[in-house]
Amino acid sequence: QAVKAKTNFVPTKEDYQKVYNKIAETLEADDYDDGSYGPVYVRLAWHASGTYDKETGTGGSNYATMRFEPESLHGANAGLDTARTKLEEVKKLFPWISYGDLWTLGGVCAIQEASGPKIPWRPGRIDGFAKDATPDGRLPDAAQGADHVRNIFYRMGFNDQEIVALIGAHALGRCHPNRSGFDGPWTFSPTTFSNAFYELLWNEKWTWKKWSGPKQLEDKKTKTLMMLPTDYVLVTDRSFKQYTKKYAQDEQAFFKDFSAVFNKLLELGVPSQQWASEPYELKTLEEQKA
Ligand code: CCH
Repeated sequence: QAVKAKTNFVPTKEDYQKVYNKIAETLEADDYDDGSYGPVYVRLAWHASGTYDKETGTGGSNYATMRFEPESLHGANAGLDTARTKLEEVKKLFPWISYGDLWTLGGVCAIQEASGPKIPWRPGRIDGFAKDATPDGRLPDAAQGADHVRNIFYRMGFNDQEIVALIGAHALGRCHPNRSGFDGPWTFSPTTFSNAFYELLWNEKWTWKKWSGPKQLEDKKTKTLMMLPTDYVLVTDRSFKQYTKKYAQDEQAFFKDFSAVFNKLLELGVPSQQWASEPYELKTLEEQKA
C-alpha cells in the first residue's frame, strides 16, 4: 500500500506577503460600495476578534467561528458574508492559511492599502468548530451610550484611550440600511484611512437626522455624513473627549496608537503558544513596486 508522503509545509514571511498581496488585489471593485472591499474586511477582522471576554478567555479571532450558524446570523454580523465570500478567492489559492489568520490579515491589508499605518501581524490562529462560538450580544450596540461602550470594550481588556483609537476606524466605510439600519459614511473619503473621523466629530455641527430609521446624527452643513450615537459619546464623555481632541489634532499620534491597539484586538484570545512567529511588518503593494 502506497503511503502518501506527509508534507509539513511551514509558511514563511514571504508566503504571508504573497497572501497579503492577493488580498490587496481583491480590494478594488467598481461595482461594490465606494469602490473597495477594504472597509468591510476591516469590519470582519474586528467582529471576528471583538467577541473576546478577558474573564473567561472565550471568543476572539482564534477559531473563526463566524463561519458557522448561529454566529454568522448574529444581527451585528449582517453583511459580513460579503467579506467572507470575497476572501474565499484568496483561501482557494492558499488553502493552508487558517480562516482566523486570513480574516485578520484582511483587516491589516485593508488598513495599510488605504494609506493607514503599518500594523504588525503574526500567524498562528487555528480553525475551530461551531461549538467554540460565543453567544450573541458581545459586540457593541450603536444605539447606546458611553456606559455600554465602556462595558463592552473593558470586557475585551481595553481602556478609554484604546477605545477612542479603535473607533477611529470609522474613517473607513459606511452604514448600510439593509445591514445595520443606519445610513451613510462618516467621512468624505471612506476608502482612505485618516484621522478625519475625529476632525469631523470636533469641527462639524451634528444634529439628529429626521427620518424613520434608527437615531443617528448628520452634519448640519452637507447632511451627507453621519455619526452613530456611540460615536458621538467620544466628544461628549469627559474622559473619551480628551483623546478625540488629541487625535483630531495629531494624525501621527492616532496612527501610532491605532496600530498598537488594532494589533492587540486581532490577537485577543489566541493562546500564546500558538503564535508561529514574531509579528511581521508586511509591505504594501506600492512599497514592493519601488
Ligand atoms: Fe464599526 N460599525 N462600530 N467599528 N465599523 C459599522 C461599520 C464599520 C460600531 C457600529 C458600526 C468599530 C466599533 C464600532 C468599522 C470598524 C470598526 C456599522 C455599519 C455600525 C452600525 C454596518 C453596516 O451597516 O454596514 C459600534 C457601535 C462600535 C463601537 O462602539 C471598531 C472598533 C472598528 C475597527 C477597528 C468599519 C470599517 C465599518 C464600515 C464597514 C463597511 O462595510 O463599510
